[in-house]
Amino acid sequence: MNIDTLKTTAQAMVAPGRGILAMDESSPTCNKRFEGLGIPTTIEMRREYRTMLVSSPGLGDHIGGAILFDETLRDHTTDGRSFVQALQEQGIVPGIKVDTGAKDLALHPGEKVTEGLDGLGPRLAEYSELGARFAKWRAVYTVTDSLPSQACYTANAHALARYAALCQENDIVPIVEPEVLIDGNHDLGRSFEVTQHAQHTVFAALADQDVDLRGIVLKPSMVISGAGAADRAGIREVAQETLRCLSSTVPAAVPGIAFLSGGQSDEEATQHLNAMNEIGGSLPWAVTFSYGRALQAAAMKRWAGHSDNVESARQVAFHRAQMNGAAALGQYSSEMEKAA
Ligand code: 5MM
Repeated sequence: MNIDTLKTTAQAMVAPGRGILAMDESSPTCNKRFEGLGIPTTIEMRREYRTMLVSSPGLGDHIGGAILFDETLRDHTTDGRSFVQALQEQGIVPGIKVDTGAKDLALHPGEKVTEGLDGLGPRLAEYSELGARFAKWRAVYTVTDSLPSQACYTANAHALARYAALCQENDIVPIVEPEVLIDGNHDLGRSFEVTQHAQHTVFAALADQDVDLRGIVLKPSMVISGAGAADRAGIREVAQETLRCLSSTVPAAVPGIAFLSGGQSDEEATQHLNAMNEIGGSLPWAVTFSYGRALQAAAMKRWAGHSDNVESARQVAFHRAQMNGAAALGQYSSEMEKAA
């Protein structure tokens, strides 16, 4: 493990005013999004769509890293460059999703554990050869009055830590993603409790596996009311409680925290991030974004599978990246949306 390499990569991914573009939808998920917009679910259309995204002019000003799915890491853009090359030309670090999905957790109905550890070492070595400099593994936690179970916390933390150790052994920065799902009626306090315990368990497991925290990026969910909660907390409260939670769980050695959007609207995700950076003061870590839907949804809708729309879709993708880049500096305002 070369810690200097890991630190350099992690710092590039979360450099000031930059975040991460999560474009690592597996083919079934990407197809589901396409179906919703009447776009044919073929590999050619996925290639066209992803070419549109990575070729958005100026994207690298606000995006430090892009997470790809296996299909894309091995693929070429419609103009014949490898996706890795296209990202590098924008100054964006290429990364790869390496988990094989969240599967039912034995003896625990309604809960999931993320799989993909078998053969991961050799897969990471190959991904490194192909140009990936960081990886991603997502664990999911369902919230009810009685869930998550301790079994869910422990199993997912152990898998995340084993994955992170394997990444670092291959000089690949692990993005460690414990996602507390927004689905449900839980209030902000319950979200805090579950998120804090998930993060505590994950950092304990990372320590057990001797993962060097200077060479990881944490990708958490925000402390936020459940999507179906009666009285959902406002922007400021979400930002304050999220920072309070992270300050109690995340060691200062971690270079960056890059949030997932988790079903928030585009602007809500941007506002929450901005509020955190506004009120954060001198935080020990970079606080930025690693959004999937909140960066892509509007651009995908604008593109809608028509080549005539590529240029305007690129502008839409750039705009969302620019807004979130500003939020990562605490310099975003809703007037910027209107002005654009
Ligand atoms: C881009 O979506 C990723 C999941 O894809 P699969 O479910 O097909 O594996 C997902 O892990 C994503 O990277 C994160 O959840 C962040 O995305 P959001 O949309 O929550 O910001």
